[in-house]
Amino acid sequence: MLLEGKTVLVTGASAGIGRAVAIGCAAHGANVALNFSRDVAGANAAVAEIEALGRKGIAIQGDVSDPATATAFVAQAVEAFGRVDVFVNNAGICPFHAFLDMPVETFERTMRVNLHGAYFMVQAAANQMVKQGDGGSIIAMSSISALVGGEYQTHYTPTKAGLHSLMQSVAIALGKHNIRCNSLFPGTILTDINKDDLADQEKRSYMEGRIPLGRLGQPEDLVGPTVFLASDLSQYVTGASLLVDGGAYVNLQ
Ligand code: NAD
Ligand code: RM4
Repeated sequence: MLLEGKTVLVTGASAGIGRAVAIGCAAHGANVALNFSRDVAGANAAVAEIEALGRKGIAIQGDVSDPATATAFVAQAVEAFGRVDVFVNNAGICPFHAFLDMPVETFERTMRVNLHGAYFMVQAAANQMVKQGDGGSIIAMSSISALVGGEYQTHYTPTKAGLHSLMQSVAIALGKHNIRCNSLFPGTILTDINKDDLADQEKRSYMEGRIPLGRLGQPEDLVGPTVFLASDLSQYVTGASLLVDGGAYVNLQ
């Protein structure tokens, strides 16, 4: 029960890593507010799982690419649970596409969801934490892609590097308020975001072969690292990043 009595907000939490992390935080004692974009059934199912754990959950709809979603999400979460202790910026997209003919709309949408959305969400959560006056923890679901490139991810990897850079800068801006800001760097985790990409058996086998721990990740693999950064166990950790990739990044030769 590392998060007993805490309120956790998670964006993009109707599926995948966000959903696993939301439920995982509830299993550690938190009440959880979920942002989701379209999947009402998925969001309601996640809330039901949170409630089955004896915690409170609320699902709040909104597209994170619109800055107004950020203030509305935080305001509605505070209305429901009274405060924000932990904010997990998780929502993201990766529409795999070649570089030379990248459609302008695909590039701009990826930037707006992954990076602009994160900026305004983190700002809204931080303002609430500053108002409360007793600190907090902000966690960005960045990626191994903050450190390495991807042929079909030229629009995506800069957003993940940018997200980590944002955590580094806000760690400085918010340190005086005891608000800690850190990034998680998942490797390849099996979710909807890469279902099509990994349907290519050759690519899937190549990715699996690069991982010293011998398997691709599951969304639940992000729960422990998130709970650690959310909890007081990491009270002196800020501006940091943690790879959660089964060792893929270091496996060059
Ligand atoms: P996913 O597609 O299952 O989840 C992404 C979530 O973001 C979905 O719930 C989706 O509805 C939501 N979302 C997308 N656009 C949104 C918008 N405009 N507003 C609100 N919500 C929106 O994929 P996932 O793998 O669980 O991805 C979660 C995060 O983890 C992403 O930021 C992704 O970049 C990051 N990540 C994933 C992997 C991986 O291998 N799966 C690796 C590194 C980082
Ligand atoms: C991650 C990483 C994974 C990919 C997802 C979409 O950052 O690159 O390998 O599957 O993004």
